[in-house]
Amino acid sequence: MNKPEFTLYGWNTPNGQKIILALEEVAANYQYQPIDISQGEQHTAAFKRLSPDGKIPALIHSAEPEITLFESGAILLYLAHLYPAIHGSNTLERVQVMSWTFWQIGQLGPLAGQFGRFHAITPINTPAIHHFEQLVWRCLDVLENRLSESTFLAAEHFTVADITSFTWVTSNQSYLQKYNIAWREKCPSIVRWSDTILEKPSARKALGL
Ligand SMILES: N[C@@H](CCC(=O)N[C@@H](CS)C(=O)NCC(=O)O)C(=O)O
Repeated sequence: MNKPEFTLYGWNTPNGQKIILALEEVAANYQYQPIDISQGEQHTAAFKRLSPDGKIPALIHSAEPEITLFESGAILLYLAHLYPAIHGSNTLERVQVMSWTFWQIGQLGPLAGQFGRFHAITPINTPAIHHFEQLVWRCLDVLENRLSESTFLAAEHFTVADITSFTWVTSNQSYLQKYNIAWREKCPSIVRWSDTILEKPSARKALGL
């Protein structure tokens, strides 16, 4: 087998799963290097040379020159640039890809992350949990409205913009699943979108299904 073109440094969390999904979707030749964040492997000097904030995922592309990326949104937009099949097919769609990708990185990801964090720490801070739960629902409303008028988030076909939000909503490792946010009962368009993506072998592999 040829030397893998990509090395993905990841872990089994929604941000790590995003990049597996993208690489599988385009049938890229990649190897997976687990970084066990439960054991603190993200804090080593060697890993921080790849990802300065000590967070997965990071990606090396064995190109000339070699390219190293951190931040899942940057990695996904880079892969979209390399593989047009998971990008928008014209300028209007490509700017939508950027907008929805940045939206997940700036809104859904951090807000769902804080929602999960406040569930997991003691002493229980009920106002904080309610605060972030409301903000998660606000994000779900944004997704639901968009998906009630568009097959996928950025275009009528699947792009990296869908990948960013999909794992955060659907994965068993998502805080929305762990802490019982009942989006399946309340958001029919998100259900339609999520179930469509779940049919993809790339998505099933990324989510370990
Ligand atoms: N904005 C970053 C967030 C990355 C992130 O939060 N990764 C988590 C796992 S999902 C992590 O590495 N956590 C370990 C830590 O914070 O020490 C991205 O989208 O890549």
